Amino acid sequence: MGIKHLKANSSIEEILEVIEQDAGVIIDNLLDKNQLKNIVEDLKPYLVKTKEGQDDFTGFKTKRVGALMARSAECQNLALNPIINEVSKLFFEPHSDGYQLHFTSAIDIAPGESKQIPHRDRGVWGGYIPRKIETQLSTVWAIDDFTKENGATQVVPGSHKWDRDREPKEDEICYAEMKKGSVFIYTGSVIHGGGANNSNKNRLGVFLHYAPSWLRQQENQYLSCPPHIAKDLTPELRSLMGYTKGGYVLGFYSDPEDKNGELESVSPEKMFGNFKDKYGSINSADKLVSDSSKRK
Ligand SMILES: O=C(O)CCC(=O)C(=O)O
Ligand SMILES: [Fe+2]
Repeated sequence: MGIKHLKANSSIEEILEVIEQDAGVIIDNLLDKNQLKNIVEDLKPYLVKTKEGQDDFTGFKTKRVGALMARSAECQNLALNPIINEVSKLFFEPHSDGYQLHFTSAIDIAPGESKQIPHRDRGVWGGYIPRKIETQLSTVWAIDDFTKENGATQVVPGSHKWDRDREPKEDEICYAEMKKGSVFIYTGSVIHGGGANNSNKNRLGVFLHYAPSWLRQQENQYLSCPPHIAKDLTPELRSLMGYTKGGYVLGFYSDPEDKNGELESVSPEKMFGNFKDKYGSINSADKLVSDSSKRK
């Protein structure tokens, strides 16, 4: 047993097949050196300031940085990665008209950290297994090489189909070992957790999670990336974050100040207006990052 590795040019069907079977799959080498460098640079100022976790679950030697859509232009690109979005679309399609970004978190595990408590991420919504439908698809982008020694995510392939109370035996636990620039995809029902870091270097991963567009998101995107920042993002990314309707009448809003003088529900695009005209080029992600550093 182990976690299957697929190449970047694997078909979406093949990726989905492994996800259905094991609830976890690695796609090797999707990011280039430049992208990895950008992510490290984007995240560094936040990682330096962030405090370690404060309990067994979040880890006493592990740092977590959220709001990645507001903080990192390169993480925005990861969120919109075409392979991941094609997989997400088909993964959620049987149960939802659409999907959205559920939460974002850079997780940096320092040397000396112990194993995280194994868990199923879907626990965040309460309720539980047996799964009727999968409500989460997650990606872990390896920014450092992930090894068993430095805290590669522990995973129990196939545990998304287990009875609720079955506990994994030691030999059923695998590790999402992968080269930096690779991505590990897993679902909300699979047992997993951060690994112990017994090396002398940190292990950094960017976690981007997706969920059906009708579910409450774990990370409140409208507060983590409020309209004054979101206005500079692409419509595609804003839509992924939930600045859009999730169905015909799902997630509509009314402008409380009636700025358009219409006293009716308006679409987010109407609220933001033609942002290209207002805010210049689409490529305003760099501006976003520099603006957000100015705010500090
Ligand atoms: O850091 C990891 O590898 C896993 C973290 C995780 O599963 C979590 O915090 O929910
Ligand atoms: Fe988790």
